Amino acid sequence: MASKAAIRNGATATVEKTYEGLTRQQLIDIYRLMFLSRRIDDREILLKRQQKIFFQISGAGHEAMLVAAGMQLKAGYDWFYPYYRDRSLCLAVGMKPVEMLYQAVGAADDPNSGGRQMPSHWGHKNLNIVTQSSPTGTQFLQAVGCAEAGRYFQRHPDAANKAHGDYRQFKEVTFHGDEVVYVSCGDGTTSEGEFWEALNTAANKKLPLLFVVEDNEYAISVPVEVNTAGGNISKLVSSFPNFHFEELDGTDPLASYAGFKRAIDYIRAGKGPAFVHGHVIRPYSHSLSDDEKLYRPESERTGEAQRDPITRFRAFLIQEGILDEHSAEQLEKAVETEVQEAADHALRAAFPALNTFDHFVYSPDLDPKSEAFSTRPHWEFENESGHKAGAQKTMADLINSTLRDEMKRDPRIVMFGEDVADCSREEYLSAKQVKGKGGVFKLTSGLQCDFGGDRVFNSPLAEANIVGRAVGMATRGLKPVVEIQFFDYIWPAMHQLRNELPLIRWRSNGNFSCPAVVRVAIGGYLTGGSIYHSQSGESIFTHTPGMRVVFPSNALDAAGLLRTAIRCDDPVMFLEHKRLYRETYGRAPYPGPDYMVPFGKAKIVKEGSDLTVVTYGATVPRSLQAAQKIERDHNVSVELIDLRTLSPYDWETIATSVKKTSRVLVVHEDMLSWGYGAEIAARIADELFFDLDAPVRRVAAKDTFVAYQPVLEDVILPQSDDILKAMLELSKV
Ligand SMILES: Cc1ncc(C[n+]2csc(CCOP(=O)(O)OP(=O)(O)O)c2C)c(N)n1
Ligand SMILES: [Mg+2]
Repeated sequence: MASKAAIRNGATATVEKTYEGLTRQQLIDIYRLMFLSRRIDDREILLKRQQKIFFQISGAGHEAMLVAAGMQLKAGYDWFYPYYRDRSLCLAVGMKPVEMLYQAVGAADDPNSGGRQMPSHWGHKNLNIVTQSSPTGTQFLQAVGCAEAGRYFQRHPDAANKAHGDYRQFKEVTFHGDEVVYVSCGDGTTSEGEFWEALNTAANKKLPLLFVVEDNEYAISVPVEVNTAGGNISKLVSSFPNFHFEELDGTDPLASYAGFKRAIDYIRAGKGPAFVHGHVIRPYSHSLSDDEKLYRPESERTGEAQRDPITRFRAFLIQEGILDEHSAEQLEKAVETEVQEAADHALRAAFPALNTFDHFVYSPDLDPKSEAFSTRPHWEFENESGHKAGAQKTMADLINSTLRDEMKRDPRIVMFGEDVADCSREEYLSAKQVKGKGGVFKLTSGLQCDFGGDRVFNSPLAEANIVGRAVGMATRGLKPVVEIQFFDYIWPAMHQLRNELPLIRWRSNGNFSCPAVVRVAIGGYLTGGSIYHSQSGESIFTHTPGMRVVFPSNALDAAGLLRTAIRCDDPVMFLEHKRLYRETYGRAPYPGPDYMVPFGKAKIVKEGSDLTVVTYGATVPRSLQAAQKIERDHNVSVELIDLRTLSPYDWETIATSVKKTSRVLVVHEDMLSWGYGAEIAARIADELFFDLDAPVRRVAAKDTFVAYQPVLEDVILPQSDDILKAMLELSKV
């Protein structure tokens, strides 16, 4: 163990060991926490063997560096994005052993997740330990967003104020100005792309982030040299600017303490992020489901055992006269008793009530389906307020105006994405050398000019970066309204969109939430859009609980639904059809700064009595055209329903209409098989079978991608004629 000699009082020097500035009592406390952590792991292993818990993954071998980190960070002040090996860190910042064991047994009182997540998936509201998931590496970009939010509130303190009438009523914001955001992972996880994206942004923005890599040289069975070119992550990251770097023996609490102190001092001073790479061991295999003897020879395992931080630090304390054998044993006995009592307590704890399974899928505080989100356009108040309906505007115009008015109203809104800013090199704007871009479709045009580069800015060309940071910001209380340039390129963000954004509230049992808005330009009918600028795929996201999915077909709905999306307390995917952005169909005057349309309320575009068409997005105008034609030429009366929001969707309106017409056609632009219409058709067949006079029909794209050549594009995507043909067939059954 390292210990530092310090010489006091000049010439007649007495040599006193200062142990990196730690008192003897602090050294004993460090040992106690390390030992406690190991004993909780041991107890969980026993409980797993007794089948009283269902999974175990240990922090064994990582204790020293994590206690050293945890004791220098501030609970409920700094923010934490730890991973499953970080038991000692959590203990050091104040999580109680019984709270850990509650999660292991899946107790209702588990503060991490209320029995929803596996053990060692840390989360604790009061301690600012943000709910963690199982995917390796998704925590990094969220930590970046969390750090950015702290910075933002420091610069815009008024934005932290409570406000009523939207999500802010339920989102407490705290910030201090010098808080650190801790984020950690293992050596293997450094291979994930999001790790690198996070380093990139943290360096670029000099964010107050503490990156920690716990290098036990294995990712399950894969050794570090396979994951990391050259075998040493410190070497690879060393050229990121603005960072402070530490590479240390993570089994040595004193060396770790000193390294973390330098790193944390650097961050708190506002100089930028720090990177601490600790070399540790993994004595208990990857998890209880893994047997490392299958891939590590005895010689390697014994060598590692000799580096065990617990036995070595114990020996060190005895050697230094800080503990003797007897006091060490007493301390250990007290820890054993504490763990025993915590386990007994956890084993008696109540399980979650069965009817709570769906609690916190969505916000329990603010329901975007409610009347509170139903307001009239301001031209309806014409007589009272003198407002006049203005000129007819496109969907693109109204989205832009809505974003602008919401930004005026809510200082917590930030916008970013690829090309979203007017101009990143702001001097060009201020010198009036350029006009600015504001999005490839110009939807955010002028917003940076109006609200500044702090609130509207470009992201790197990395979709996970956009959504991951938004998750972290929203968790901390900001309202990110981010843009994915083309739906076709949403996939790099899939982890964040499927495993993080919509899950944070549910998996933390309501302790955390991230009501961000992700605007996505979607869809085809572009004449030449081809494979990679024409995709739909909304059903992939409606198949994800926790996510609200909105798909307007006209300018007025886009304005009203976007406002609801921004003000509500749930994550929203807001799908904007590129073909509809500037279409003549569905233009409207701007409905004013408070116009909202609630989610889950379809619009009956046209009433009818013979046949119901259920659709949304760009197939609304195409279906309307077909409906008008069949009525004119064949006297068939079609009721046309525009769903407007896909999750939630308005079953009541569908059912009422189908009961009236007894014939139904579901139309959508995305491919037929496994598409959104499959669910609607199945539910109609299931619940309304006896109301039907004909089978439920669907019209959708061919089961392929969209081709470039317009004649092929036409044949692949559903056209008005296809809809008309299906209507005719259905009306004759
Ligand atoms: C995205 C993702 N891929 C795979 C896994 C399965 N998995 C869980 S832990 C792990 C190894 C992680 O190794 P490392 O980052 O070195 O951390 P360690 O467990 O060694 O501390 C793998 C492959 C996962 N959880 N998430
Ligand atoms: Mg590892």
